[in-house]
Amino acid sequence: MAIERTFSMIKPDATRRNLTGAITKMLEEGGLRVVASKRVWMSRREAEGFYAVHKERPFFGELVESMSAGPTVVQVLEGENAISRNRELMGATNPSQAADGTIRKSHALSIGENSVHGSDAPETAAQEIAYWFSETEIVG
Ligand code: DAT
Ligand code: MG
Repeated sequence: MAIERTFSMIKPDATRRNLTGAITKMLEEGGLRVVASKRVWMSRREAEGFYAVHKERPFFGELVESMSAGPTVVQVLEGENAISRNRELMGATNPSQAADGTIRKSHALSIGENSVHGSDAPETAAQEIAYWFSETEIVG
């Protein structure tokens, strides 16, 4: 198995409910290591850029609104198969379909306010890490 890095965000619905530590603990106990982390309140423009792949989707306006509605914690996670491991720990996009024990099953409020983001492939992980972090901010 390969050691990988992935990009993760603890979304505003979760920071608002003081769940940064609880969610980070689930990631760490799931075998991932936080090698970069910072709290950011993203602008609408930053949210639009980050989620540009979804700009034609009907929920895009709502997504940009909710992501810029409060502070977010952006993180780089490292570990074996970190990209797929993080997706497993997160659970399905819609929390009503997420497996027991996943972050979204435990904490998400709805499909729109689903507490966490995680990259879905090596290419998006690299892009998303570079969108929020410089190399010197990542300390493995
Ligand atoms: P994921 O975050 O699991 O990778 P995605 O990439 O399909 O899911 O969508 C990105 C985010 O957009 C998702 O976390 C929440 C929001 N979203 C997706 N589908 C939605 C819907 N049907 N209604 C409202 N928000 C939605
Ligand atoms: Mg996605």
